[in-house]
Amino acid sequence: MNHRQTRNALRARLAVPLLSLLAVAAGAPTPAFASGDAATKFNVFVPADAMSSRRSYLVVTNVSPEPAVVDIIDDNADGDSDDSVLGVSLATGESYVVRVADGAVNDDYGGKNDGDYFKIRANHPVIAMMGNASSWEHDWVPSEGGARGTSFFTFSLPTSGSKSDLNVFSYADGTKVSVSDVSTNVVTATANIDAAVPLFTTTLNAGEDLNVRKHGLGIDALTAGHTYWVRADKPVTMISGHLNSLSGGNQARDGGAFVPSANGSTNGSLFYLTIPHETGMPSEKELRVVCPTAGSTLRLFGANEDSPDWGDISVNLLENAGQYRECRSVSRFRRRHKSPLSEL
Ligand SMILES: [Ca+2]
Ligand SMILES: [Ca+2]
Ligand SMILES: [Ca+2]
Ligand SMILES: [Ca+2]
Repeated sequence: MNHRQTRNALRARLAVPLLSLLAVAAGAPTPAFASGDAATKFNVFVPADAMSSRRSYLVVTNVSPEPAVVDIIDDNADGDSDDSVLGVSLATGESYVVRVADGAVNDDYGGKNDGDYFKIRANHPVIAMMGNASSWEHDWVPSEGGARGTSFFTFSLPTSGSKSDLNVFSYADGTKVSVSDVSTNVVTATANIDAAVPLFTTTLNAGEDLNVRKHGLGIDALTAGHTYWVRADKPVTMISGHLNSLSGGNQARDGGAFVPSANGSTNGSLFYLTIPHETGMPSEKELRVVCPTAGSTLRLFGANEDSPDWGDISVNLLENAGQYRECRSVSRFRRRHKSPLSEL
């Protein structure tokens, strides 16, 4: 296989369709925060994992411009509080990583197996992520001020195969995006934003993303145990975890996440997204859209990396408040919509 063939084969594997969702409702949606937004107070249950090789984690990251003092309290109602950490000081971008299997009690598989209920209290806004050492999950990353913003920090958890990925979605033409590694110690998740090591920069137009429109930028870009800083000069949204793979192996599949809209909340009228799925298994893609307002028209568009235009996939009128539209096995659209949506 020559260089050109290799590159084309690589692009074919990376051709995850980019989707856009437009909901036109009869009334303006009520503003709401996105799931997982930065805050000073969280109560969260971290469950045990079902496999010893995919330990459960809680990661608390300071996204504030000033240092944050954080209490992570392992509630004792289940008889153990071994994972508590009080008064930990986190610089901007720093994370405290709790692995519930550690400490005096193994709260994970092979031990007590009951997980832990945590209370997190901080004097400046932090974000809290729970996850596993697994390549089968992903989620949207909160910025310093909501799901849509100009500064994002993400700590990359251990994996079960392929390296972790990130993707960024733009809402305005000419949005400059930069990704840096700000790790200073890969064990304790310390970070130093003044010592950022640039990974790449690029410019996105409205509706563009790193993975599809920029030929795989962000795929397999993250090393486990490192902290990454994503900056943009106009507000963007960001997803991280396992989205695709260059090297195959244990990789993107399963998982699920609430998609932030163009207004930064999870309730809106315009969404840009890709649906992570196992490479070569587009039938695993599933999307559910719930319309809180009666009389909402829902339009789903798709685009591929070599197709600059958006094409219609489906148009639906949802007559009742609370009605939902489910798009399972999105590959079935292939029969109804030919090029340029053939990737679907
Ligand atoms: Ca406990
Ligand atoms: Ca515990
Ligand atoms: Ca423990
Ligand atoms: Ca426990």
